[in-house]
Amino acid sequence: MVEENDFDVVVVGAGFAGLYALHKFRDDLHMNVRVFETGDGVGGTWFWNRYPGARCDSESYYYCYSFSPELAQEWEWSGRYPEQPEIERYLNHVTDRFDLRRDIQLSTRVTAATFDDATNRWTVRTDRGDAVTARFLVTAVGCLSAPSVPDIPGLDDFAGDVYFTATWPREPVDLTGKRVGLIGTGSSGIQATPPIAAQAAQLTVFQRTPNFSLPARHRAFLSEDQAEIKADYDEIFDLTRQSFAGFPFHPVDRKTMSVPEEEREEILDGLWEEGGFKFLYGGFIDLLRDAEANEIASEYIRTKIRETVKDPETAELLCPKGYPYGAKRPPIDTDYYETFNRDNVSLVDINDDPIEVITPTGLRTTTAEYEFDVLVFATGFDAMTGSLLRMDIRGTDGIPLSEAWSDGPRTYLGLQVAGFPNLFTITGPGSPSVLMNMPVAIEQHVDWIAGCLEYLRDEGWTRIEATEDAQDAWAEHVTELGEASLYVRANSWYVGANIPGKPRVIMPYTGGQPMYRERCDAVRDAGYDGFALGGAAAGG
Ligand code: NA7
Repeated sequence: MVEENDFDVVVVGAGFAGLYALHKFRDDLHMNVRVFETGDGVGGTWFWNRYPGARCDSESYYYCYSFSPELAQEWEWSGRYPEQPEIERYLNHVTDRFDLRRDIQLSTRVTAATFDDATNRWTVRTDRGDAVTARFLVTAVGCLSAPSVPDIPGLDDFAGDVYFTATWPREPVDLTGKRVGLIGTGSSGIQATPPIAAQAAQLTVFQRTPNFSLPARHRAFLSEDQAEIKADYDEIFDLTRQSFAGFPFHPVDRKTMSVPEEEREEILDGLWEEGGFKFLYGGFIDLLRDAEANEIASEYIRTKIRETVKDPETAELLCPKGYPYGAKRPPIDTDYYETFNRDNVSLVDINDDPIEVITPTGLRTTTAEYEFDVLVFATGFDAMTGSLLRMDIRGTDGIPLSEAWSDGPRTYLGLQVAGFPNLFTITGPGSPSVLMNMPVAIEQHVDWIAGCLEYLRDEGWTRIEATEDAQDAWAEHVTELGEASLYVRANSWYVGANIPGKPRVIMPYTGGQPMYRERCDAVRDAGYDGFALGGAAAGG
């Protein structure tokens, strides 16, 4: 058998984005597609993040594909927020149902991709020695896939076990009777804290920045819940495609200050009791735009923290201050704050008293020494750009993407980069991506890219590239909107602040889905305005 080495499309990654891209390009466009995936299974984020308590913060029935009504009808979610194994099972089901596995090469990391100006094709290399060519290269690498390991001296000297939430082992980890140190209080650390505390002899949580976490209010679905969801699916999916952030919440245009204080409190109480992201997106329209409105929601959450955590000093340490609610990705939790009422759990503020060194028996901050059997790092990711830049992607004239983005990522619509023809970045920086319910953002991007590939084929073009002018204008627009929002007022991974030396740039598009979709559609309808089309097949 001759090994195939030339494709219409190479897709990098087999998570939510890569699986749908493969299905769309192969089964709808009848293209020859190869997917490369680092993991030895499909699932992307939901393959790697297996830490205790790993659960989706969006609700199961809309954190899923909408492209196949049959799939939506046949799959049964067990409850409101699925845990990692259930989403991994779902993505494996999708892989088999649409016969995707045969075009996915697992356990293979793409290491380099180079564009050839003469042939208008990409050459893609992997750590398994593959060197294949493809007309189009589509990255489906995820926005939170390059784990960030903090540069704390002494890590190699630690005699106990070290785990990272982002690469948690497949085999169960038994923490019974162990003294555990957990570093990081983002979504992962906040989800992992209660189950680790329930098992370990002692848990010490090291917190640099407190977070505004909201209760999930998880519950199992009853059969009538399933029936209701399935009956409403058309409307649910329509709403996800129309709403600001891809959630099926009916749009609100109510401003916080327009509502009398008592009524406001009642609305917030209702949202708090309901649980989940609706607190941010389903109550008031201005929480991420108006600092005064935001402070009302922020103080509401602080009050809840103070009511929940019995030790006033710990409660105060857990209360976020100095940045607006939502400007860092807000976690959704199950019993996070309650866990600090346990006798075996303590909180250490490392903002004022940073970790100086990991020792063979634990770690030392500026003022104290701690002993552990196990260290857990929940320290996040080199978000949005890390997973792209760790591949050596080179565009025209051999320019590396890392050079093109040395001052921060610049894209046209988050879909393409000037100087990198025939490269498409699913949920790339400059698109709403991480500020949306991801499967909705992914489907919109894959559908748009598929439409574009079909157009190029029909018109006989073999090359498409964002123009510098279109990219400059888009980058400026993204920055302007970002600067006018509250997102830039926190040191978050949205602005690259969690990685030392990373340029501080607002990476996601903050204008919301409706405006973004409208713009993408208008670009398409104008014959791919802002893109230069070319290639020998069209004689252009
Ligand atoms: P996050 O949200 O980036 O959280 C990482 C946490 O680790 C956060 O509390 C950081 O504090 C902390 N951190 C990072 N580096 C250090 C060092 N060097 N020392 C101490 N503490 C540190 O990542 P997650 O995995 O929790 O969540 C990622 C996304 O997954 C989440 O947003 C959802 O979209 C799902 P900081 O806040 O930077 O002060």
